[in-house]
Amino acid sequence: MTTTAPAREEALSILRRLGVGEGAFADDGMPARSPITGEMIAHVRATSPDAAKAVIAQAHTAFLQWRNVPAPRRGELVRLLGEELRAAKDDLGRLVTLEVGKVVSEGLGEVQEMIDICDFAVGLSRQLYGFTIATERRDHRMMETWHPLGVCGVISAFNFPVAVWSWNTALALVCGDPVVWKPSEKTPLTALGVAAILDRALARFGDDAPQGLHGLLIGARDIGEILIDDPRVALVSATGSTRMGREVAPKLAARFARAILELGGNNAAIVAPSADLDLALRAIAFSAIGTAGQRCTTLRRLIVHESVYDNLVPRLVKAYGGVAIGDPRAAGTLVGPLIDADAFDGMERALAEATAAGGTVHGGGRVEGLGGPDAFYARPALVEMPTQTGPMPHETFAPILYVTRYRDFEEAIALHNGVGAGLSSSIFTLDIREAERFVGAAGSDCGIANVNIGPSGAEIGGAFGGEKETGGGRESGSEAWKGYMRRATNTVNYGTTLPLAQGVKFDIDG
Ligand code: UN1
Repeated sequence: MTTTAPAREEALSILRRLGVGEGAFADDGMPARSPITGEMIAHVRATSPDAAKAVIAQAHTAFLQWRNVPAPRRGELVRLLGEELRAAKDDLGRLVTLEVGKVVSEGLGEVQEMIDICDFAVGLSRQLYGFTIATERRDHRMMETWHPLGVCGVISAFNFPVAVWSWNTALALVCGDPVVWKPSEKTPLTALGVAAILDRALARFGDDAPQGLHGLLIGARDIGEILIDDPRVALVSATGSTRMGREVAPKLAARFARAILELGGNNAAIVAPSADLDLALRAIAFSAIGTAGQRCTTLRRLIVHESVYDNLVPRLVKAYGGVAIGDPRAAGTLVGPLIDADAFDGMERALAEATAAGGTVHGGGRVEGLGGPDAFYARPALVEMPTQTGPMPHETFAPILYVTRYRDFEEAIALHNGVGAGLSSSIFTLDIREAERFVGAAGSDCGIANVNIGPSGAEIGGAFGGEKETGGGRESGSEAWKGYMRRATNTVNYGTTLPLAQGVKFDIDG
């Protein structure tokens, strides 16, 4: 265990280095704290509702210009953003650590994820391909063209305060769409840092980037609602809880806006009889304990075959007992603080419910004496459950891993899929049949299904998102870009007659 040094001065000097001006702060603004110490770092000037509407209006005006800038040229802006992020990686990564409490390598890793998606998007800016389609009509050509969609709203969560913005923004910009961003009210500082970094890229880019191509809305839920309700916002990409998604999705549907929803996860891993248990143990520990259990992709349920349960679970309990909890800035720390008191209370409640449902709790509880009264360091908890009951079917955004036994493969799949969320999943097995069944149509019902790695820590090349109560959205790699563009089907007649499709005759004298 370590003691914690103040975070405030360091955070403020990073913000200054990143180019965030004094105007970003105001005495009556939104409080920004560090979970490492619980101390107040700054008050960030909030965006008024009128100002938010003006930002959206300006973004819409920007759209009318940006959509005409050739896509590879738009890619150049994202290339510059990637360069600026490389230059600022240490500072921004550290700021993520200070504002969210991630250990240093994870703060830096999040910025690396931003750089990676920029590189991906730059290549994509020359690959916004549409199909040419065989037509049934002579001397005709049919093709698909992808066009910019409109203003994209991004609503992001505290736990990946900068990477999720970049997944959306890097793609949106090359696709021809301005972005208006409402970060979590828990992480306004990293948002200010990112906006300043993008401003540097914009300044280098030159005149064909219109004013208002990127807007930042600092505020709480009411400001997010303005983004959701404004008809000029064509797409809203929102990351957060399933409860939030249930409110956002109908509003977007009512005005036929596009939604990319990345909501709750309740990710599981199956440990089969043939599993490499040494490898599984390390993967489970990273996925369940890493980021203090505060990833959407965190491993929350472990479904272990009865033949390996008594070998694996005591080893896991031992590993849990030895994990280094403390100041995320200190070398060797693996688990930093929870984001705030609410997160800790939620963890305590879930553990009490698990005990009431017949679970045996290992670990859990607050680590006293770390970071002061407003900092919440929790011991990760491993909970042996008699079956998938109590709080186990529901996501608690904290380091709790529920463990239960299974007897046959079908039972494991049923347990695995027997929850509302459908984000990420994995199986540990050396049996090729089990592995293939798990990733097959009747296997995991999640958007991400892995073999012999944990459910978290995805790289940007694959589309990211999940099914069921996770909301169905896809961000980041693969073909996620199509969500940020509109598709037009074009049929061109280069002949002198007018054959009609489906053999329809419509002869008229003229
Ligand atoms: C999230 O928690 O919202 O796959 C994103 C992962 C990270 C992204 C998590 N690359 O764990």
